[in-house]
Amino acid sequence: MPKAIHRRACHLCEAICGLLIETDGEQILSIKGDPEDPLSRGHICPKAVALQDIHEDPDRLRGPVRRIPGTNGAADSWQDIGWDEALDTTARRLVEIAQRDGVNAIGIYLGNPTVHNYGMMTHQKSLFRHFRTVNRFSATSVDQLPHHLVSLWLFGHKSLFPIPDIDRCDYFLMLGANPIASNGSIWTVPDVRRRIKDLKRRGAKLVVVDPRRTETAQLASEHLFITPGTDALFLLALLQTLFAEDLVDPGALSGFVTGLQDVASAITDFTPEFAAPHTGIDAATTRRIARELAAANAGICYGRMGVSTQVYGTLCQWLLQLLNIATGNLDKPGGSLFTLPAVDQVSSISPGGFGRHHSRVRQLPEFDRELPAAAMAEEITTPGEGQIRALFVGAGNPVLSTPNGRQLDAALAQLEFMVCLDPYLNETTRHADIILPPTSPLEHDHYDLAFHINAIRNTARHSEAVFEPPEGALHDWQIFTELGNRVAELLGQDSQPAVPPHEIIDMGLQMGPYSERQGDPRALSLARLRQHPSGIDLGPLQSQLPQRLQTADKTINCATPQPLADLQRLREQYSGDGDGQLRLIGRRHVRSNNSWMHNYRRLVKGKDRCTLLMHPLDMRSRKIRDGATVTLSSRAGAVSVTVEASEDMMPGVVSLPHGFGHNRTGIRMQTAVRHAGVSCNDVTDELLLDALSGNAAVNGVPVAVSAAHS
Ligand SMILES: Nc1nc2c(c(=O)[nH]1)N[C@H]1C(S)=C(S)[C@@H](COP(=O)(O)OP(=O)(O)OC[C@H]3O[C@@H](n4cnc5c(=O)[nH]c(N)nc54)[C@H](O)[C@@H]3O)O[C@H]1N2
Ligand SMILES: Nc1nc2c(c(=O)[nH]1)N[C@H]1C(S)=C(S)[C@@H](COP(=O)(O)OP(=O)(O)OC[C@H]3O[C@@H](n4cnc5c(=O)[nH]c(N)nc54)[C@H](O)[C@@H]3O)O[C@H]1N2
Ligand code: SF4
Ligand SMILES: [Mo]
Repeated sequence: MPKAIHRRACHLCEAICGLLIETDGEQILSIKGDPEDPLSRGHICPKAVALQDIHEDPDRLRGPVRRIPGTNGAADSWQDIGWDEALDTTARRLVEIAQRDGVNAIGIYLGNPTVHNYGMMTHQKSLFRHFRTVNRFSATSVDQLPHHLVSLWLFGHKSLFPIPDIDRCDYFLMLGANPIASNGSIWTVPDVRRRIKDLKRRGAKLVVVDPRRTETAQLASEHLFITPGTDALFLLALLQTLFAEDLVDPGALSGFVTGLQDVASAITDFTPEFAAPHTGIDAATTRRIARELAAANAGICYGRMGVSTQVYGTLCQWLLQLLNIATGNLDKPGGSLFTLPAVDQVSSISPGGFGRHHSRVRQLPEFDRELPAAAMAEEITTPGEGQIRALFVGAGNPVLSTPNGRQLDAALAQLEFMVCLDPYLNETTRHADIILPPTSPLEHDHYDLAFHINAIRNTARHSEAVFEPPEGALHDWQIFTELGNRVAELLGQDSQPAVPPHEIIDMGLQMGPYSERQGDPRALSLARLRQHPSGIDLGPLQSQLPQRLQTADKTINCATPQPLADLQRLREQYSGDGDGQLRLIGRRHVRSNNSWMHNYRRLVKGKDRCTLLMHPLDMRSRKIRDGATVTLSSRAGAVSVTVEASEDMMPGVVSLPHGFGHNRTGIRMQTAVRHAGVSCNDVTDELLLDALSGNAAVNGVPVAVSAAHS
């Protein structure tokens, strides 16, 4: 086979960089950035080469396997089985259990790569339409659930996210995000380092608020430490200052924004002086930031994981958007704007809903027909009607990614049947009865259904598969389709025709905002995208309000009852002094990605990254030496980990990355096991939630650290 260069979007993180993949037959020769991609402009990060490593990884499962339980204490073993047997058994077991115990006995958990793999998004309903269980979970509730809720309440749709227009702003206030490591989240912003440098070069200001002086904070114009979990107090103080100093000016939004005055009256007591002793940010600084934000021509307030996965996650996200609205920076070039993607999910998928049912054991609210992942273990282990007896996990590793993962680890062993759609035998899938591995990413085509919605520029791109799949291999969407058809047959229903995902995208493009049907000269269709494999530029973000709002009356009502009521929880928590306990936060590294990219030698080499960062002052008071092994413990659990002294930590705060903890029996990921680390989520607490949304608070966990005695 001749040499070829394939143009392809990287699906590994939200930045969706364009790649040039050079191949010689079945061999990958190089992976480079595609300078012609209108969004990423040639940028890539070190993870791009992992596409080759994933493809070639001998540990990646190439066909279905079945677990043979070990007898007399012996370890479980795995047997290769054919696709027919694997799919038939899975369908039969799911149907049997649903018919015997009711459909709620089936649990479903979908992990993060689901939204990076469009076939999983378009085809999951082929199977799940047969199992309309209340026990659905996903990584959303250990991540961005508060963003969805706030978008639903303020803008009328869970996927209408205001996107920071970094290239045109002159002021940027960023809380709890580290895009230099993460490459951006709910903010598709490839090449963010250059964009931050450009921002500073043109005289704009970036202020980062984070309990750690992160890689992003080090690049910023100003960095403020904040006590984990207290951001809502800081944001309220900013908003209160804007009201008190008559700096509120929604500008072009005025005609369709209501309720700001009600918010003003509700927050008068949340002054900068009230916040300061808790946040660690003095009142004068808070007032200055509020004035700077108000004075900016175009300013941005943005917050991510650190202000989402904490006990006031929803309040924080609501306040961030109220700040954007009160300063007139929503929907303004250089502020935060809504995108208009070529396949527009806002017009085609449900806006979402909240609290229409609750979890059985702890009465936690659903969002978008999903329950909080923190409730999964108890829904498996608590007997009674509606107890989960069978679990489907797709592209997820909840044992490492959800709070109190050890508890879930134990709970999974009690299931009657578990099936995983996953290419690896890992901490979660080791409990499965059957693992169904899909084709490698380079063996299927790609269109980014999820992340164009969050991108700083409207672009569209479709990538063809780089390699033909091996004989008999199935894509994720085909596995869903096959399972769905088998279940239909067992239920005596008709099967559904298998429309491949690219045809669904073609329809979406041809109905979308840049289609011929809409009279757009770009006349987008799949055929059109195929002529432009580096992508098509659809231009910078533009003002679209109020038309783009999905609220019934096309207004934004700022006086949202739920977060307003939640203010009382904040008042009560901060009426006295703090508990003096250390707080645990997370950490991301550019060479890692959640739990599943530690099996690639090129990405894990170098010094151990699974260390506990701690300020020297906190170490001294506990008589802990740099490099010592310490015990990190919480209500939920404890781990032994190496401590690393760091002046970049706020005193009183320690940081441990998540996604490690590979040293468990039965895992088939050789390299990851050699870089095992410990799981941060063995310490996070399934009871520590954003009470409003049910989102997990994996940041700001109260912990103790002590020298481990041998
Ligand atoms: N303490 C703490 N916990 C956290 C976080 C944190 O910051 N701190 N972050 C949270 C966040 S933001 C997230 S998104 C979650 C992630 O939580 P999860 O989604 O549960 O976990 P991942 O580590 O992303 O695991 C992905 C799984 O999908 C498989 N996979 C990869 N690609 C594919 C594919 O194309 N098809 C299929 N079928 N499988 C695939 C991998 O082998 C792996 O098993 O973790 C959360 N947990
Ligand atoms: N390299 C790499 N890239 C990734 C991922 C990865 O694992 N590795 N994961 C991807 C996923 S799934 C996601 S969701 C995104 C996440 O993208 P980001 O949110 O940008 O990434 P994080 O590193 O989690 O940043 C959270 C920041 O919040 C800070 N923080 C913790 N607690 C608090 C608090 O109480 N208040 C404030 N103000 N800050 C706090 C932390 O110190 C950290 O710097 O990254 C994506 N990209
Ligand atoms: S930044 Fe994200 S999308 Fe870009 S190359 Fe790295 S992993 Fe891929
Ligand atoms: Mo995430």
